Amino acid sequence: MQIKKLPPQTVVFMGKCGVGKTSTVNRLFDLDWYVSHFEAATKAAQYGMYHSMGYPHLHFEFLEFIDLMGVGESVETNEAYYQVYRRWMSRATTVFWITAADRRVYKQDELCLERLLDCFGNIQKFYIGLNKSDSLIAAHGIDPKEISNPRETPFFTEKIHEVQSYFNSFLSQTHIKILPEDVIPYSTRSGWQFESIQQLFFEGVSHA
Ligand SMILES: Nc1nc2c(ncn2[C@@H]2O[C@H](COP(=O)(O)OP(=O)(O)O)[C@@H](O)[C@H]2O)c(=O)[nH]1
Ligand SMILES: [Mg+2]
Repeated sequence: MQIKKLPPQTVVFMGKCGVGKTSTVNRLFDLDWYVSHFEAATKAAQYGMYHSMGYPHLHFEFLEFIDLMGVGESVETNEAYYQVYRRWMSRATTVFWITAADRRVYKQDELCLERLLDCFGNIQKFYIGLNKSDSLIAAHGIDPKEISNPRETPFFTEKIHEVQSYFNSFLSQTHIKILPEDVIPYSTRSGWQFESIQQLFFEGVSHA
């Protein structure tokens, strides 16, 4: 059976330093790009692509993805990084913005995005990944297996709402509006709810 594929997509993975952008990309696309615990490991944009001919489960005819350097690494690098962010953001059809679920401060995310708002022309979809949800769950002393649906778990509902309203407050200058389902809790490390990220790009992937 011939499955109708969606048009080509360019996805940028962005967010602050250390939130797990490279880890997410590695797990999602089965790569082994360098990740570090104590330094900014991604010093340049890392580019990958998939064609649906080789990947029958891909939703898209063609998918390119870019793992970008962390926002707010230092004042000096930040300025140089903006040139790179602007270039990729202008080309992107999808933004996958990552924050750490166990952190609450979004000022740097806001300052960065405010400088990129004029590059949003091609963007159709803006997701916010709440990575490191394992740490947030641990902080509540709960076994992650007890949470089958984070959207019915009060501290996740609250977190999703907090992130959604914060980002919408400055994205309101663009055509992008973040819905609650666009804010996705998961953990790259433990794999908890990771299938919700896979399902954005691949069909029929069941998480091992
Ligand atoms: N607890 C936890 N740590 C994670 C998770 N994902 C990534 N990390 C860790 O966060 C650190 C930074 O990851 P990295 O992918 O390099 O972040 P990047 O700077 O955003 O690309 C590494 O030590 C990862 O092992 C997660 O889901 N949970
Ligand atoms: Mg990285």
